[in-house]
Amino acid sequence: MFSEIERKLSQGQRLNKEDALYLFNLDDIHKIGKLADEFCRKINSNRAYFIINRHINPTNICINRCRFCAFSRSKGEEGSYEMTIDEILAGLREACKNMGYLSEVHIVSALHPDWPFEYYLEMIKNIKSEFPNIGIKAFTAVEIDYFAKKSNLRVEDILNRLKENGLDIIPGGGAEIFNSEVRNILCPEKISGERWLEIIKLAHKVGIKTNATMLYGHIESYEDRVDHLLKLRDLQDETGGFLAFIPLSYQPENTDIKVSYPSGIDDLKTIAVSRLILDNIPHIKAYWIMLGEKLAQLALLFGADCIEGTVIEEKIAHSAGARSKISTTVEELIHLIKETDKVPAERDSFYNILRIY
Ligand code: V47
Repeated sequence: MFSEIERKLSQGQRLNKEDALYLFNLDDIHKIGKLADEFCRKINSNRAYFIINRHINPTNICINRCRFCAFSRSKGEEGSYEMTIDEILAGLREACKNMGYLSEVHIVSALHPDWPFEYYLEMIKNIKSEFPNIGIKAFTAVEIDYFAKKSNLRVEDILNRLKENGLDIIPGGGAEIFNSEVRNILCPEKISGERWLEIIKLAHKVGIKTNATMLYGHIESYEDRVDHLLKLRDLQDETGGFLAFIPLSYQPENTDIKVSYPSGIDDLKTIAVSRLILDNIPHIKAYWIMLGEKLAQLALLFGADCIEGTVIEEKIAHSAGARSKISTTVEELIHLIKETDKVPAERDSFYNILRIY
């Protein structure tokens, strides 16, 4: 079976569901990693990307209670917070001062019961007007769906208005795992996997590129992971709108789904199989916040070509026990990448190369 997979890849043929399941069940991580690394180099040569960015989570007040989430709070609950637009702008000013400049702001928050859609528009409008050179990657498909419901507008109209006001890219969050049985246990109040895919398809249709994620290492099976990857691959065949795929390694602390952290082997295998199955998504991101810096570095030799960025402030994974730092420096990212013998490529939101180190 392995030689058949090698043959398919060398002849440019697609792997199928059985191939993906076989790879997930294979114990020889070196063999899988080598295949994924070779495949990755065909797409991205020997480059490994990073970006000078800042994450901002404007509020943790959420109407949903996803069982894997340790970040969300109810209104008035201890630990709940709301950021004003001035506070968000001040955070960006501070980051620009400390780093020299920022290429991207990543904004993901919660389904706030009271904030109107106009607040989010004002947020990105103000960011774009003060920082025209910062790419805005903001609001997951789950948030977009919520804006549409709250404001009684069509999803297409929401997307177009966000775009007109400065939105560049949509992050990949909210995909979790598409299998409805697992999803109903993890996050019964959240939109379905089908709806997530529908909203992302609309975003691609109106010309907004997006990322995609998969939350793994909780109660899902390998079949569920493969089903998730194949659904993303099918949509990418149709639209071509995905820029990057980010497997999110489950962080279990302070959550309602109490399992162990995924192992390092599982993390590397998931990166590698994702690279091999998602042959039409250009970038696979090793999110160092959830993998830890050291494993994210190794993931660059197991099929990943991007290590995210400086981040500066992170709350979602760290509420759930992420063991990484919350911020890193350009020097550290370059050092991690260079040690893999890959070439550090600083990028913008769209993966245009800004500088090679
Ligand atoms: O959708 C929540 C995940 C996501 C936990 O597009 C958890 O570049 C692990 O969207 N353990 C939001 N994960 C984060 C997100 C993201 C992150 C990095 C890069 C990009 C990108 C997007 O965080 C949620 C959910 O799947 N999450 N709780 C947890 N306990």
